[in-house]
Amino acid sequence: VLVTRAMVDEAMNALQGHCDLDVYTGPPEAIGRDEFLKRAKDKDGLLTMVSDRVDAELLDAAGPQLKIVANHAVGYDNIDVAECTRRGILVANTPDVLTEATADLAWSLILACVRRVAEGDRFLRTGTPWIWGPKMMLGHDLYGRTLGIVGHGRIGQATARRATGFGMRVIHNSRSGGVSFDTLIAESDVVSIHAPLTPETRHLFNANVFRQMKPTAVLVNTARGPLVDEAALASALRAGEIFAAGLDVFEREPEVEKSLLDLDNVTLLPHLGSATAETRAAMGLFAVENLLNGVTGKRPRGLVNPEVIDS
Ligand code: 8YV
Repeated sequence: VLVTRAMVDEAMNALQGHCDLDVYTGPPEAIGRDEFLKRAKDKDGLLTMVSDRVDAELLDAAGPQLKIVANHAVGYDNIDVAECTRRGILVANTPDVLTEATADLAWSLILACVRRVAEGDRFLRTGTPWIWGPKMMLGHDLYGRTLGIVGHGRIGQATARRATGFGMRVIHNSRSGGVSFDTLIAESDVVSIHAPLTPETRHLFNANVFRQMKPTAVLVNTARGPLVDEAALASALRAGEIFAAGLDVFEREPEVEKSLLDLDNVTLLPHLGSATAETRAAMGLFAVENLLNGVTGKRPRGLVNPEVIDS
């Protein structure tokens, strides 16, 4: 099996002794496309990360022996699942185990944005002379205000649950219900994105949407970068159409839209949603379990395309 990036020790240890291992350890840290195409050849299983694109070209390069693509993530927009299904290849993900950690990170960004946490830290580190004043670096209250959750799956619901402690009203919009998207963006003081990336959700947040949001509103994205038009977001932040934004994911990851970098009202994190020691151990073990079950003909717990087995 090919593991495209070394995981935490717990997960790497769980793989030992069960299969012939090909682990890409860099440099660079992420496997390049050519290397991925080359190393996938003749593998029974691939353990992949969100930055590894699994499409028809990669599946051709891997060859007919491939039985499973086990993604080290809950999201699997990097994988052409329909193409895998057509070829009888299992696809698995790691849901549930990262729900709470990702919801915590969404709240880290919400609080950082409404109370200007990163901006304040930068302000002191750059040695700006200051004297405390009643009008200094004012943010906004959360208490009594409205949190809008876009995408009401596991992580969206976990993020919503935390709002009770902050005394917020919560509304949501998803494929299966809640308020309309237009109502959500017009009424929310904080909008947190938890929808999957699909052709329908690409640039769901665009210039037109930012104009309809409150000028005091905060937008947080811990889902997938391309849900937000980053250039339009930078313009909206600069024009004061919304108050602040917190981004953990980017349109062209790992690249960050240049026009965001000079803005003080945006907080940026390098895709840390599930980055706790405990959660990464659980994700790694889950991905390994999926991989080993897939290569040995058992049904993986995180199976995304059950049609492959059911048919
Ligand atoms: C991971 C994620 O950091 O699970 C996901 O979909 O985006 C994050 O939890 C990343 O996918 C690791 O491969």
